[in-house]
Amino acid sequence: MKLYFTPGACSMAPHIGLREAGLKFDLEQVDLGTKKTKSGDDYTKINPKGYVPALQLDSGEVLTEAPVILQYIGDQKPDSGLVPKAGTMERYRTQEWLNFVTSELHKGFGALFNPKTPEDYRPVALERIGMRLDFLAKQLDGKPYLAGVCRKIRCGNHGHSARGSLRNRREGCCCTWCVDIQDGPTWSGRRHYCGQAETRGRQSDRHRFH
Ligand SMILES: N[C@@H](CCC(=O)N[C@@H](CS)C(=O)NCC(=O)O)C(=O)O
Repeated sequence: MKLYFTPGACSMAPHIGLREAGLKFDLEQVDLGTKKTKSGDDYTKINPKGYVPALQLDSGEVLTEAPVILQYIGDQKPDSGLVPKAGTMERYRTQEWLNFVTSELHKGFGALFNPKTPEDYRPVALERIGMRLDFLAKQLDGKPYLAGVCRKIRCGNHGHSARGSLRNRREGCCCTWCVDIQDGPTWSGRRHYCGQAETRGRQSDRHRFH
């Protein structure tokens, strides 16, 4: 398998998933500006949508859309507990979260990164992201994960452990971006929560996640 990724982008989620699942894979960096891979290939020939992540399977088929790639990865190791079994209520709950993060959170950030976004739209986007993060924070209150059957993962070199699932890996990735908007209108209540997400990210540093 080969994961097409860009440093700092949402492709970090399947990257973490692949490592947690213990699957063998190669990495290929994509320049989203030129749409070229590091080895000089035209990325739009691999994923005509032009965005990361994309996962090329050993069969040559290419899977796109992070929530689908994450579930595919989990399904390759059904006993790992990374995603609940297909057809169960827990799996639908996981899909519910994946869809929430994709459509309500991840895409909410998009306008903030787009240089063409009018300045007066920024507060509108921030308010919406704030509402979504408040909801997420409430769901996470007192819980280290949102959904899914979780398993223990080792954290760095400190010998302690944390519970993790593919679901909160993706949420953690989006929330790393929160650092850039900490002057948002109602930020203070969420800082603690995002700090936790960041900490989870740092715990994975030993893999040099991108
Ligand atoms: N619907 C896609 C969206 C992926 C996406 O927005 N990727 C961003 C990076 S986080 C990207 O590659 N943007 C470049 C572009 O759209 O050209 C998914 O959930 O996988």
